[in-house]
Parts: sequence; structure tokens; C-alpha cells
Amino acid sequence: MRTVNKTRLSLLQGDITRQATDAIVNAANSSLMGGGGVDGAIHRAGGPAILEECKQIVSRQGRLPPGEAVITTGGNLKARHVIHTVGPVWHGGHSGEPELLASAYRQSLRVAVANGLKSVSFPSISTGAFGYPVRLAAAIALETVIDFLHREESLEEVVFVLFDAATYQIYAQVLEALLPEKG
Ligand code: AR6
Repeated sequence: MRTVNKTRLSLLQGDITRQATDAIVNAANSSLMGGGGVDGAIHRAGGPAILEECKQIVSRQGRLPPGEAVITTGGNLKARHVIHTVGPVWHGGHSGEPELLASAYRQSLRVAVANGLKSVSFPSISTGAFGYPVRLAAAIALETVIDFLHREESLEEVVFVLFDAATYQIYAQVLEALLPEKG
């Protein structure tokens, strides 16, 4: 566990659908209609209320572009809210992928703050079906969150919940390089 400015920042290996933070972030796609990976797991665990709100959002504002974020109920989840964001599909790294990935994290955090939330859990956005190399994605994820927390002090806790051991190890290495743990 690290403290970044006023906020606790930690990594854990596990299933984000079991997290009890105020919100969990979903690595969705622009349709907001569910899918595989963490998106499928969140809709399965949270029940139909989440998809219902996603449909209302899409009927109001259309598909959600990569790099943006919206909030719904958490349905049956322990987390009261789900923040849905869309990461970039990896096309080799020269199609704006780093900026879009940073934006997905930043906009998710902005939505959390705008809704008065105190704690948020993130998965590793874009590194599954969307193919973003994990080490590159981890650097952007952690740098973007750390930078945000230096500017905005209202969040108490941000957790990265990494599903598999390999992803967890890479995030841990990248975080140690960015913010060496004392002692
Ligand atoms: N908890 C935490 N992380 C998870 C979980 C879970 N329960 N399940 C999977 N992951 P992905 P993307 C990890 O593919 O690359 C979907 O179909 C997974 O191991 O879920 O942003 C959407 O509908 C990986 O490390 O998201 C989109 O179409 C990470 O979550 C598309 O996939 C992200 O993998 C989005 O692709």
C-alpha cells in the first residue's frame, strides 16, 4: 500500500466483482451492452439493473467513445456503482492508444469525484480482448492515476484489482519503479 498525496493506492490480485469500494470500473466497449472478460463478469454478478441503465445512457447520448466514462448502479454488487469506460483497441501504439488509455483512467476518476465517491477499484483496462501490452498499459494506468491524485484530494482509496498473477506482477514492478516502497 502506498499513500499518494491524500489517497491510499494499492494493487491486489483477484476478482473485481467482489470489491467493496464505492465503485468498480468496467472495461466495457462502446456499445455498453456487455461482453466477455471483466465486462461479462460485472454484468453477471451485478444483474440486469446495470444493463438497463446502460441502455438508457446509450439511448440518451449514443455509444460511449473510447477514453470516456459513465456511471450506473452497481445492482447486486457490493460496490454501489459501476463506472463504465472504454479503453482503446491496440493497433500497434501509433493510433492514439496511450492518450485514449490515459483518458479512460482520468475520466473514470473524474466521474467518481463528481459523484462524491471515496473509493474506486480498477481492472487492467484494454489488456485482455483489446490486446494492449500489459507493461505499457500498466505504466500509463499507474502514471495517470498518480498524477490525478496529486491534483485532486477527495478520494480516499484507489485499488487496482488484477485478475491473473502475471498481470499483477507486472503492475507491481511498474509501481515499484514509479514509487519505490520505503523500508
Ligand atoms: N476481475 C478483474 N479483472 C478481470 C476480471 C475480473 N472478474 N475478468 C477479467 N479480468 P478484458 P479489455 C481482466 O478483455 O481488454 C469485453 O468483451 C482480464 O484478465 O476484460 O479492455 C468488453 O465487452 C484482463 O487483465 O477488457 C470489450 O468488448 C483485464 O481484465 C472488451 O472485452 C481486461 O481484459 C474490452 O477489452
